Amino acid sequence: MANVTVVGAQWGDEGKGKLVDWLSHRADVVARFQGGHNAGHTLVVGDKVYKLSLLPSGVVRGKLSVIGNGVVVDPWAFVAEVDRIAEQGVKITPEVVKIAETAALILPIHRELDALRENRDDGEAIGTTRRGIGPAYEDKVGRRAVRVIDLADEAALRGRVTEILHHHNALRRGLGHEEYPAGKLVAELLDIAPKILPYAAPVWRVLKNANDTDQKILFEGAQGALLDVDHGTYPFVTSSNTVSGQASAGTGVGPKDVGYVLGIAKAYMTRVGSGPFPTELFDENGQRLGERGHEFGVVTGRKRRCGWFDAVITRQTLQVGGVDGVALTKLDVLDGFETIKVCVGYELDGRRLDHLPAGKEAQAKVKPVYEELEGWQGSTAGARSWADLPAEAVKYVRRLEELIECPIALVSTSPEREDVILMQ
Ligand code: 2SA
Ligand code: MG
Repeated sequence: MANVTVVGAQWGDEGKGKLVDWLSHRADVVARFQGGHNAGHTLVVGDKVYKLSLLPSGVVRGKLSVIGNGVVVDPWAFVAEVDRIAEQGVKITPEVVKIAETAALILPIHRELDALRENRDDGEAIGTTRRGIGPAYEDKVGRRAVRVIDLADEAALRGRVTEILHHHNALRRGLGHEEYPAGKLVAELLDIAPKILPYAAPVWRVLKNANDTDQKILFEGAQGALLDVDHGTYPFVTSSNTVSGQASAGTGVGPKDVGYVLGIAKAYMTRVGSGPFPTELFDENGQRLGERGHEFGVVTGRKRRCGWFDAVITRQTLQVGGVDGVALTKLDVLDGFETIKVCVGYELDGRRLDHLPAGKEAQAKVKPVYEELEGWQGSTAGARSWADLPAEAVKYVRRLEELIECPIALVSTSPEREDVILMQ
């Protein structure tokens, strides 16, 4: 196995955590390349359930775990997560976890600004995780971020803090919020610095070394392609690129090192937060998907919106993300439905579309065109071979494969790591 990059093909929560865990025992290094502690990855290992937000999923298996430069790091959230996972018996040391020196930090001002913006009630709130992700990326691109390496030099840190507060305090005044004192922020950062700096490393070099010594790297995406800041349902997106190409820029390896791209897609769709969702269900079918699929956010506990599989949008994200093969997850949630619908096209103002239009208004307006497939009554939960699946379930998977124009490499049939059907 060469390197593998795992990315979400929908709006996140496709079950990447399980697949990354499944692949991680064949990998030597697991690397995050975008997002921050807005991600929520659930790992079931034996009788233990781990909920990770910022740490790469490899940590629970003792793999070298890398937080790349493309990630925004909340140092306080990092320390809290390390402590929480340590309580579950996983030892986390600077030998096992590396944070890019060049990663931008999420600061208290970012969390506050995120919440301040989200507190509007005019229907335009994004429905963020309120972790400060967006504001932190804005400052990174605006060239005023405080980065991990700045924690190592007090004088440099003071300079960076002055710079970032110059911008933020003007913004805060405008929003009727009190200014954030520079002395306070510097003190807070100096206080947390000794807990972060031992993990700081030139991640590009760690990965170069891994590649040179034939170690296998698993790049772990967070969120999904429809939340990508360029390719997603803008502006209802996260503030990073979530597609596979970011694995390269977000860690400092070449584009060829991204390796095999595995796109994770759920057998139906979910979305948490606001924004268009053409196949969303507001009836008992949607309710049933949510209940059977335990569709609640890992980080925020928010109820996820549920709907039928959208082959149009999924085909598009697989193409944009250069996905080589798909892992289809949570097929068992569809057990027992009499019929199952799949979106095969859209209608917009009397026109038929085979892709998601780019505009926000058009995205909200498209009506799904459905194909109806027969459901199955038997159980697919825990199936580990094609022979264990009801015939209609096999048909469903094969039909999706045709519609998304990408091979389905495997099907996952429960949260358990070994409950996977490998396709030939
Ligand atoms: P943000 O906080 O700025 O990234 O939010 C912007 C949009 O991105 C969505 N988003 C997510 N969607 C699904 N899962 C995510 N992670 C957690 C999980 C979410 C949770 O795995 O369950 O616990 O609520 C995630 N992170 C960001 C978000 O809903 C906004 O639509
Ligand atoms: Mg998640």
